Amino acid sequence: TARPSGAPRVFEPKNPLRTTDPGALEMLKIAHDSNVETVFDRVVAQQPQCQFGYKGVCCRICIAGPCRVKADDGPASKGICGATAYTIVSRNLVRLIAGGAASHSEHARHVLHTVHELVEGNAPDYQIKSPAKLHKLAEKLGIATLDRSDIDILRDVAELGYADFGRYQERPLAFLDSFLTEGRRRKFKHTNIMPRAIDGTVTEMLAQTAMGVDADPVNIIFGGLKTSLADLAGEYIGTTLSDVLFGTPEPIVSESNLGVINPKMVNIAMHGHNPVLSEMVVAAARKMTAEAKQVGAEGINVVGICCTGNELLMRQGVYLATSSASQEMAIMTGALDAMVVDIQCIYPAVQTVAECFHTKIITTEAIMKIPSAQHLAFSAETAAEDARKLVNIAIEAYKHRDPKKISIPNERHKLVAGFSIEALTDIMAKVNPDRPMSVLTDAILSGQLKGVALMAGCNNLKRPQDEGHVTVLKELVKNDVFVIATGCSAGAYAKFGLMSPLAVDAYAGPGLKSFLKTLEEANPQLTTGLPLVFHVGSCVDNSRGADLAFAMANELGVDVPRVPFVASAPEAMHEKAVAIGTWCVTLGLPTHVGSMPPVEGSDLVYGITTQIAHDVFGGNFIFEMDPAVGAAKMIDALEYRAWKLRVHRQ
Ligand code: XCC
Ligand code: SF4
Repeated sequence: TARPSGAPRVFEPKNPLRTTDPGALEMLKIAHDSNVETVFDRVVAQQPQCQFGYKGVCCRICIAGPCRVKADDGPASKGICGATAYTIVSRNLVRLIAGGAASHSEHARHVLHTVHELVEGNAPDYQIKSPAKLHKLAEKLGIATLDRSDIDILRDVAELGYADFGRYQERPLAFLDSFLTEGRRRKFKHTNIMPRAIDGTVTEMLAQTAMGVDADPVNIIFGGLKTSLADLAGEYIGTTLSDVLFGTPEPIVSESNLGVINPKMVNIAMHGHNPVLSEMVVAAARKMTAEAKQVGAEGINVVGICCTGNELLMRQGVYLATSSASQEMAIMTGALDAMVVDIQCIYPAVQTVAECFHTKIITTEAIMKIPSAQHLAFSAETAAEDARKLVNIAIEAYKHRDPKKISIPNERHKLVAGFSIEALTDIMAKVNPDRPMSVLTDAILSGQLKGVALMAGCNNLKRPQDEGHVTVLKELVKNDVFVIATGCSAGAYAKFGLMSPLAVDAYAGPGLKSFLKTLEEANPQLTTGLPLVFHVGSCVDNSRGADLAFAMANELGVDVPRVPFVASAPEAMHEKAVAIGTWCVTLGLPTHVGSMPPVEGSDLVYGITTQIAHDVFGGNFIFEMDPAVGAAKMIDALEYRAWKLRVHRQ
C-alpha cells in the first residue's frame, strides 16, 4: 500500500530538534548544553524503527513467535500457525483499541468508585458540585429525580455505572445508550457492535484475538468497533461523573506554556489524567500559602501537564504548563518542586530528569509506580489529607532548589477555555433561546461556516511536536471551520497563544469571524471574548465532541454521517487515540490521522479503515501525513456534507 502523499514515516529521523513549541525549544537548548537526555534524543536513537512492526505484520500474540510476514507468498508470507497479513494486522490493530478502552474505562471506574464512596459516606472531601448535571444525567438515564435527594439520585446513577462495567446486559449500556442518536442506535444494533459490558468487551477482544481464535479480518475489525464503543462508554462515564463531582466547565481565563512556572513560588505540576486527584491537590494548595511562606516562597503555584492539566484548566483556570512531548522540559526549568502523577502519558523518564534537579516525582496510584520515585497511595477516604501531604513534599523540596539551575522560558500566552457543551449551548441560547443548536447548524447551512472539526490526540515525535496540530488548525479556521479541541491538541493551541480571542483577528476566515462576533454581541457577560478554538477538555472529554455531533444531528433531523463534522488527530500516539479515532469513524465522522498507525501491512485492512468503513458507518479514516493536505481533505468532506444538506432541504 502506498503511503499517503509519499510522506516519510518518520520526518527527519536524525534531527533531535523535533519540536516547534517555542517554550520547549528554549529548554531543549539547555538540555543539550547540560547533557540531559530527553525524549527528543531517544526518538532519534530509535531510528530506523522496525519496518515489520511499523506495518503491523509482526505477531507476538503467542510465544511460538515473533512471526513476521516476510514475503508476498509461500511459507514466509504467513506466521507459524498460518496467520496471514490481514489477520495479523487486524489483530494488532484491535488490541490497540482494547488497550485504549481499558485505559479510559479504568479512569472512569476510578471516578465511579469515588462517587460510590461519596454516596456511602466514605469520601467526606468530595461533594456534588453540579446538581444540575446530575439531574440532567439522571433524566437521560431514566432515573427518577422528583422529590429525591441528590445523594439518592447519585446512588442510582452509580449503580447503573457499575452495571455498565461489569454485568453482561440484556440491554445496551445505559450511559452509552442514553446519548446516542436514534440512527446510530439502530446501526450499532444491526451491525451487532453494541457493547453489553465495558469490561466484558475488552476481555472478549483479547480472547477473540488470542492464538488460534479469530482469523477473519472483517470479524476482528467489527470486534474492534464494538470495543471502541466500550471506550466511548467509559469516556462518557468519566466526563459526566467528573462534571457532577467537580462542576461542569464554564468559560474561564488562564495562561499556558512553560513561562507560567513562577520562580518565586512553590511550583507543583499535576501530570496525568484524573481530576479525582488533581482537584484535591489544587484545593489543598490554595489553603497552604502560609506554609509556603515559611520556607520563603510567595505562595503555591499549581500548574498542569497533559490531560489532568486540561481538567484543571477547564474547571479551575489552573495554568497549563505544557503538553505530552515536552513534559520533561517542565523539570528542566529547575523551578519545579514536585511533579505529582497518576496515570497515562507519564514518561518514566521524568524520574531520570528529576534526579538532575531537586524535583520530587510522586506517583499516587496502585497501578502506576516508577522505580526511585516516591509513592503516596492516594485514596478517596483520606483525599484532603493525602493532598496536603503531597503539597508538603513540594514545599519541603523548594528549600533544596539550586538557583544556578533555574532557567524559565518567557513564553506564556493568555487563553479562554472551559467550553463544555452546556456552556456552548448557553452561549448560543443567547442568540436563539428556543433552539440554541440551530445557531450553529444554520450558520453551516447558510455557508457562513463550513462545519465543525474536533481536534484531538497526542504528540508523536515521528513528526515535530505541535507542527501538525498548529498547521491543521490554521488551515481550518482560515476556511471558516468552527473548531473544538481536546487533550494535547488543545494543549498545543494553548501553548502557542492560539486559544486566545486575540488570535481570531489574525487567523479566522471572514465567516468564522462574523459568527464569533454574533455570539459575542449576544453575550456581553463574556467580557473576555471568544477564542479562535474552543477547548472542550481532556482525552475522556472527547465524549463532549460526540455529544456536540449528536446535538447537531438531532437539530438537523439527520443522523451523524450527514452532519458537517470531522475529527482529526494530527499527532496521534497513545492506544487511547486509536480507540477514539475508531469510534469517531463508527459514529460516522471523516477522521484525519497524521501519524501512520500500523495498518500498511495489509491492503485489505487499509481498505476497510479508509473506504469500506465509510460504506457501512458513514465515517472513514483519512491517513494523511501532510497536515495541510489533511486539512484540505477534511474541508472537502465538510463542504460535501453541507452541500448535500442544502440540496435535501430545497
Ligand atoms: Fe496523552 Fe491525554 Fe494523548 Fe496527550 S492527548 S498524549 S493520550 S495526555 Ni489525549
Ligand atoms: Fe506466530 Fe501465529 Fe503465534 Fe502469531 S499467533 S506469534 S503468527 S504462531
